[in-house]
Amino acid sequence: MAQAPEGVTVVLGAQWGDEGKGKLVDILAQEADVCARCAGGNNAGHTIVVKNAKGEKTTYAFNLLPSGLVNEKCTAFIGSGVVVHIPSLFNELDTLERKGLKCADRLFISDRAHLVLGFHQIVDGLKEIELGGSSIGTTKKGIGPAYSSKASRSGLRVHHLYDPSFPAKFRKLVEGRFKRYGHFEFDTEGEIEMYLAFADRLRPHIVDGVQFMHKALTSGKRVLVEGANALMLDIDYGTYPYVTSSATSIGGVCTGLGIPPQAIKKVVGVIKAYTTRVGGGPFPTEDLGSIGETLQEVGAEFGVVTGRRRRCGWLDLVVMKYSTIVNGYTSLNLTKLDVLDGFEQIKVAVGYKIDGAEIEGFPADLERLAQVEVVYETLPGWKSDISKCTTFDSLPSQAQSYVRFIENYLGVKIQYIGVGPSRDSSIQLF
Ligand code: 2SA
Ligand code: GDP
Ligand code: MG
Repeated sequence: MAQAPEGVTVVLGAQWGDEGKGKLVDILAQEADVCARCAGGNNAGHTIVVKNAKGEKTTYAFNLLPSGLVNEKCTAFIGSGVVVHIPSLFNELDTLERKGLKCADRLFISDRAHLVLGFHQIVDGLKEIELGGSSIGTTKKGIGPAYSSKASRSGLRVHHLYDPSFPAKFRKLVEGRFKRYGHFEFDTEGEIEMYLAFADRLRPHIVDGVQFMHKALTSGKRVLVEGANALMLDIDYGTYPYVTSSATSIGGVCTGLGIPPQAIKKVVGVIKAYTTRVGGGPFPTEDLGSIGETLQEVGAEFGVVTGRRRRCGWLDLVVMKYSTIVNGYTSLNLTKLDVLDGFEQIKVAVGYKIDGAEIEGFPADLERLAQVEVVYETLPGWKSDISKCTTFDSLPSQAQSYVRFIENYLGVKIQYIGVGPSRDSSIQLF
């Protein structure tokens, strides 16, 4: 395949999500022609803060649409690995347009993408109730049930909307859910009508996703891929079953966009300077005391989709090493370093022990994971405001050492450092 030298740059969440991928995507999209989503759905939440020349801030929250849309020259693409809830898609599009961002003629969706339907969202909630105390803590956006329909080969894809058998297939899916969960309130015929009404509005956005990406790559377009969620929420490599239902790792980029691996030139891992997780599941460095509370408050750690408080703790380099092995980051974006400004000392997890012996890798078995004793290294804090720093050299020496410590442990260079939420609060090292 004749390939553009620029190829594809991928931005992936390296921990449990909300590392600040949206902000980096917004920065990189200024140099991109196409910004693509390859996995997940409107469970993802990316906040972008843009300051204009007068210093006035505009905040955008993206869920299903690629964050690169903030760059008005960027075309957005939703690949076949994404699950699409059409009413939410148009709602998001309309909200962005009302904020003055013209998006409608720059948005393309793969005909192979699966649909999230209303009953998937209801079933998401019912499944969570069934799980009781061990519930996943999903966003209840129907993501798991939609991917279940896909994997069980009964899902409906974007192209099915134009198939005369759409209503019959839809009814059959609902019937199946009634058999499994008992009868729940759902206006099947009303929903079918709503989808058919959306079909006309959706039509100009639909493309053959494989051809779309192939043409983009062979015509020299600069493609930026926005990862959703993160490696530790990956269906295969995350803390299963406390994961989302998509391939959030580098593998999901090829399967979700229909592109070959050699098209990928850069993989930027986004790593928060501490760790957060929203929803249930193991979190070895979680701090349930004052440190976790401070990180939550200073970092304003609330879910973009659900408003839930995010659980917080120190940076876990065991997680990061595992994530680096799977995703092969070519560089890293360390975000929210400013949130650590007030700490006298900063702890970093550098190993896991079971029965006194250090283990290799990250355990697959959650019972084994629950037994780990986390080994920490303590580093000095810098106790000063770094939010105005614009170069690496202007950071306090302790902050510089923190950055170098992470790089040395992981063997990957940190290319960007976030010192505040807005686009200009970012230090580029190379
Ligand atoms: P789901 O809804 O089936 O994907 O949930 C399964 C698990 O995946 C987690 N998950 C997330 N974790 C971090 N951020 C996410 N997006 C929102 C945000 C979350 C929010 O940006 O803040 O608003 O709560 C996200 N989406 C899914 C989820 O918590 C489950 O643990
Ligand atoms: P994403 O899901 O990875 O895109 O991240 P979210 O948008 O869900 O959460 C990251 C939050 O941190 C957002 O509110 C961002 O505005 C904010 N943020 C991103 N980078 C930085 C940073 O370097 N410093 C601070 N203080 N906030 C940041
Ligand atoms: Mg998020």
